[in-house]
Amino acid sequence: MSDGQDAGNSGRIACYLVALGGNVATQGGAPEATLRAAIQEMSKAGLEVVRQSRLFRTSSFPDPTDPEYVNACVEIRAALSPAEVLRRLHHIEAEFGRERVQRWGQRTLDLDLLAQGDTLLPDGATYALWRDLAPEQRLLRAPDDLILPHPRLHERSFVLVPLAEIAPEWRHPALGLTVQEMLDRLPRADRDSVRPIAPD
Ligand code: PH2
Ligand code: MG
Ligand code: MG
Repeated sequence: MSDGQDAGNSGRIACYLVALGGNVATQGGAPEATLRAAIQEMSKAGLEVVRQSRLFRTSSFPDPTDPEYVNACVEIRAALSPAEVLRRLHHIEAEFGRERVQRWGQRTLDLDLLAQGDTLLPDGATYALWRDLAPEQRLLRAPDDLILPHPRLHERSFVLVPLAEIAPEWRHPALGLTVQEMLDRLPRADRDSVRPIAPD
């Protein structure tokens, strides 16, 4: 596929679901300030933010003794391919000082592309391979390709609780469940550990 085609997505407007997270302060301030600024940067980067969840305070996964995260989700609209959206998200992460050092280490800003409609990337079989990766492999292996939907999204209350505010009816193309149904399958303690931050 040529660059032009890839970036332009043939002019078709697509909606993308994106998760935001951070648990380390940046020059811009505490994680909540970073997340709010990052949402503004998305719009400036041609990723039109059409829906936005509240910000939530969440305990750190997998080690709850690490500093708490702030998490949120947004829906963006853009006539861009998934690869180009991801490239722009990575650019915004870099602007906020993200260094890709330790997998699942502490981070100033993490922007994860969660899904685009019912698209499975690179294909259903590869998606399923990463989803079903043994837990002990998950820290060691990261995919080179963009996998959509995000292979861990259905397991994470810090993604699903904010996502349920903006896209409760979005249906996972491989699991066949809506966001609300995926959330209902998580332990109550997980869901309750995701606490909205009072707006200032
Ligand atoms: N992101 C991670 C690892 N752990 N924990 C919470 N609570 N929120 C996150 O966004 C998060 C995490 C890797 O991206
Ligand atoms: Mg990420
Ligand atoms: Mg992440």
